[in-house]
Amino acid sequence: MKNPDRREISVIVSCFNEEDNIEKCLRRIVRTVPGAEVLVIHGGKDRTADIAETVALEHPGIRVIRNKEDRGKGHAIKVGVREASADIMVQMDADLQFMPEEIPEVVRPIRDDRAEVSFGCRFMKRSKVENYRFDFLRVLGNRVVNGYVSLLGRQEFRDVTTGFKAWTRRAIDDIAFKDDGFVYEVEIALRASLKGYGVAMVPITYCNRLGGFSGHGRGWRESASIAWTGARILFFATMIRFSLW
Ligand SMILES: Nc1nc2c(ncn2[C@@H]2O[C@H](COP(=O)(O)OP(=O)(O)OP(=O)(O)O)[C@@H](O)[C@H]2O)c(=O)[nH]1
Ligand SMILES: [Mg+2]
Repeated sequence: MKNPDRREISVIVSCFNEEDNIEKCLRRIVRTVPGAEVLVIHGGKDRTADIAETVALEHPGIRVIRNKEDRGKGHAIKVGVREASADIMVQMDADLQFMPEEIPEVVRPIRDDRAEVSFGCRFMKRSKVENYRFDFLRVLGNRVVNGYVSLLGRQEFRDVTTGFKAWTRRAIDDIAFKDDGFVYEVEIALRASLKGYGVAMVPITYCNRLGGFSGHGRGWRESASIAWTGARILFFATMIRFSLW
């Protein structure tokens, strides 16, 4: 018999000091998918988890996990996948660069049985970009990474590093990504493709971070972290393609 408490979608929200954004983010998620389980995985030291717990008092579908041993975004998503109870999971950044209102669009290809992994893409013709702050390193990095992963995966990827994706329990358990940092995003794309899972690309709306600071750091640290992440992505993508990792 179907467990009556079982929720249809689990939304995993990884956070690193997002006290400026988390409440708005959670309220918008709950308004869009009221029946969802929402897992907040906080790895920082600010009031994000306290704020999320206050919102959870009103919405029992929200669960807050203080990720004490947090080792990066990939690690937080791993914890989310482990804890999620639904068969369909959505990964959504907490900083409101992506629109919680578009969760149904990103999940649709999975619901329609057209794919088991779905990417909300910023760089498609029908994607909408609002208030975009041009950042040479990120734009160049995304182009190189998308091109390279498409080549290795023999399928066109439009936005591998997007913070808005969905997948099925079956696919994510089989993909079993390893990286604890930002490389996990490329692992999902490439391993899904090499394992033959249907992958969907959905154009979405994207804007700048509304508050708080990048998990990549600030100033020169942000640029250095982005460059280092790009280099790691290219290295590990090659390793995955040749089954060396
Ligand atoms: N738990 C956890 N979450 C993280 C970590 N790093 C980033 N996040 C969260 O993952 C999401 C994406 O990280 P961002 O810092 O927004 O990365 P970004 O989008 O490339 O950078 P910006 O454009 O500056 O926002 C956000 O919700 C972050 O709070 C981390 O080390 N641990
Ligand atoms: Mg962000």
